[in-house]
Amino acid sequence: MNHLPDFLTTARGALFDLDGVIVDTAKYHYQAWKRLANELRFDFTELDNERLKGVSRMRSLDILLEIGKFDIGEALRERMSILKDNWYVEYISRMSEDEILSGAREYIQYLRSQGVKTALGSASRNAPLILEKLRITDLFDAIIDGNCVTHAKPDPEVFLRGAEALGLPPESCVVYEDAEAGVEAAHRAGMKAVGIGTAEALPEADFIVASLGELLGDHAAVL
Ligand code: B16
Ligand code: MG
Repeated sequence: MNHLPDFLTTARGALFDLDGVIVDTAKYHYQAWKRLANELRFDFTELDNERLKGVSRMRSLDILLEIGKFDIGEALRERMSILKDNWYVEYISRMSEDEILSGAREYIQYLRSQGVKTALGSASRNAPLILEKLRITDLFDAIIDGNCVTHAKPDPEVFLRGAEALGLPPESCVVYEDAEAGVEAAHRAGMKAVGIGTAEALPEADFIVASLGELLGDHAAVL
């Protein structure tokens, strides 16, 4: 792999998205959304599920209902989101700590050993439970998740609040994201974004790796 860009080696803060960067909870979201779609008597494919990555819970529900051509009132919409969330929580409650993605724990630990401050910047309201299941809550100096932000990505709020909680100016923080909306949120916050995935999926990212473990290899080489 090429040398790491300067913005990555000089960053004082690291802000991590959760789903798709640290753990693949998208598969559990998919199971729960599919279950809801099937209850409503329509199919929901893995390809459809791609549209929900990084998107807020209620926006995800709207996309799902649009696919099934359902037009429902606010009260029912609320009940459906609760139903889906109960199923999702049931699935993630069975998660074990070895479901953490390759190199994620080690990379975050490495950054912390170098004095870099770390924060979570996730849209998920279930982030605290997921971190607890993976036993990595204490790897973050701050946790900003769907419980404390008002505007979903691509709004920069989650990352601006992350930088603020770390006591750092936005431009000294780097964001790690797997979704286009998250990369856009990072840029709107004045931060560089490392894309976790492919250049095709994340054309706007400032640097691309397949996983956080890939960065660890490079950091180790730099040392
Ligand atoms: P919840 P991230 C996002 O997590 C997921 O990618 C997205 O699919 C989900 O709808 C959203 O969290 C809300 O999750 O229903 O648990 O509150 O990628 O921002 O870490
Ligand atoms: Mg994500």
